[in-house]
Amino acid sequence: MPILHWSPRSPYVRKAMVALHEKDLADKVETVRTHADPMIPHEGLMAINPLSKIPTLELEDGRVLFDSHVICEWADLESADGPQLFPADPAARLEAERDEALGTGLLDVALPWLVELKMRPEEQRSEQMLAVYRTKMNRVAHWLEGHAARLTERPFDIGHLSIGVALCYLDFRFDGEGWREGRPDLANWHAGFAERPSVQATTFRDDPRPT
Ligand SMILES: N[C@@H](CCC(=O)N[C@@H](CS)C(=O)NCC(=O)O)C(=O)O
Repeated sequence: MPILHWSPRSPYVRKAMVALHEKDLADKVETVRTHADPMIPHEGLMAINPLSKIPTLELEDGRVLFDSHVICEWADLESADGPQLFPADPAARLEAERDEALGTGLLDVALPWLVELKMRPEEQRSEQMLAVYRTKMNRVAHWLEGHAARLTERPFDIGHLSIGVALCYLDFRFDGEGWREGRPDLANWHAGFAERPSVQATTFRDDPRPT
């Protein structure tokens, strides 16, 4: 069975997990809890992924896949079940992958924001960077509100998946930031996303960290 290096705290892992559920592959992949600490590179993980990041997927034939984009693409190629996450039509695919990049880009803002807030000693915290992260989060949410109709009308793809998971992560870690305020169309679209069985099956959780 393929092995997925996994954590219930990681939004990039959740992106891969939602894809596995959507494609009916979740039972065909074993998850192994791996603690990828951005402050302490993980020797065991780096032996297979030099970036020391999760998700990392070890296939049975010895190939190792990362990052979340590649693992989602593998899931789409591996199984014809569920929605086609990467559309065949070139224009539709470009739009889907652009939106995927926006979702992971939002996570690329949220993760260092969290590190700055929770992991750096208070005296080393940069108020300037905190303001930059908040600005970008708000601009992404604003952009998404303007594109919510498009998200609602087109078939589910990797763009929906990535954006939906990123907004779930804001709920998990940045609840006080209120991304829904003044953005009814986006909030409405996301409420539908949150009802998908793949999303319900993969909720975030602060589990005890492995030693
Ligand atoms: N671009 C990667 C990002 C993965 C990533 O940053 N994962 C975090 C966990 S949420 C990680 O492993 N961090 C450890 C580190 O940065 O060293 C993806 O989409 O999979």
